[in-house]
Amino acid sequence: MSETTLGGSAGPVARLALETTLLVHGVPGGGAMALARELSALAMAHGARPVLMGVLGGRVVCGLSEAELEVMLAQARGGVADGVLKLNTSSLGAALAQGRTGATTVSTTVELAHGAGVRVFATGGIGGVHRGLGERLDISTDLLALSRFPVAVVTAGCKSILDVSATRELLETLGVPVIGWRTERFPAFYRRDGGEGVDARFDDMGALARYVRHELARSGRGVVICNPIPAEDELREEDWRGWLAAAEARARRGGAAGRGVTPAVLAALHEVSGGATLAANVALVKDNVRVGAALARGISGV
Ligand code: PSU
Ligand code: MN
Repeated sequence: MSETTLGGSAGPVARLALETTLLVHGVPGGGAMALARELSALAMAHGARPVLMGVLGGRVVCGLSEAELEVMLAQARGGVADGVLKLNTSSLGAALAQGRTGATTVSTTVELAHGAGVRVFATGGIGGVHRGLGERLDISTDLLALSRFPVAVVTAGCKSILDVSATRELLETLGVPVIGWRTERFPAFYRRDGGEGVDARFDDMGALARYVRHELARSGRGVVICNPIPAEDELREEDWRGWLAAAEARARRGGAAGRGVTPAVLAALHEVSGGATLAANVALVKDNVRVGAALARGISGV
């Protein structure tokens, strides 16, 4: 990593997109910069240049420097009136027009990655169909963005706080291929098996890279690459169920709604689990970056 940019400007040509929402709105306390550095180093070690996406003062930055990420984190910490926006497909354009600063979600990261010619993106878990917290319809635009932008998203399935079956079903409706990397099961973030299947399984990185390269070009749509959380980091079902019930109750009492739901439930989970869910979250993101970098390198034929 160079002194100024996360990933540097020289180095391998394979590029791996990374999002800022999971750093800015998903990692409590002061851990976000350290995690960003770790993810960047991992991407480089596995042959890809990391491209951290963000919007700073109305400007799209494809490849944030450490200093730029620090500006974003300071603004998020500083209680600045409106803080750092959580940008999805619908709010991105207005943020650009009004000179705002925002973190990119899966939906805006795939949109910006596609614009920048980056074909692989590693995240933690994609958004999906919410379980009815707040008793209103809430479906992440991540799913729509996946059907619109030809980018491969390496993810530990969808977040376990969601309705996993409905999310899997909606991906199918949207025609988004759900591919298992060394698994036949659709994972759910903290769990290796979310109770649903995948469209196809790949065990060989060369074969996966050839498929993804052709599929993106052929369909003009995205592909979900499911990489389950490493077995040693998986949470126990009974622990996780109890924590989720407590976290949902806490988020509901706190009045979380709309874009605030995912960050509020994740933050509450990290608290009620005594940090166990955060440790699992970090472990799965790191593993997705390893697999994403290898895929990016495979696709570029480097
Ligand atoms: N993965 C994580 N932590 C996160 C997210 C993903 O490990 O915080 C973010 C992603 O940016 C994803 C967003 O796009 O959560 C989904 O939010 P919503 O449900 O409001 O669409
Ligand atoms: Mn939502």
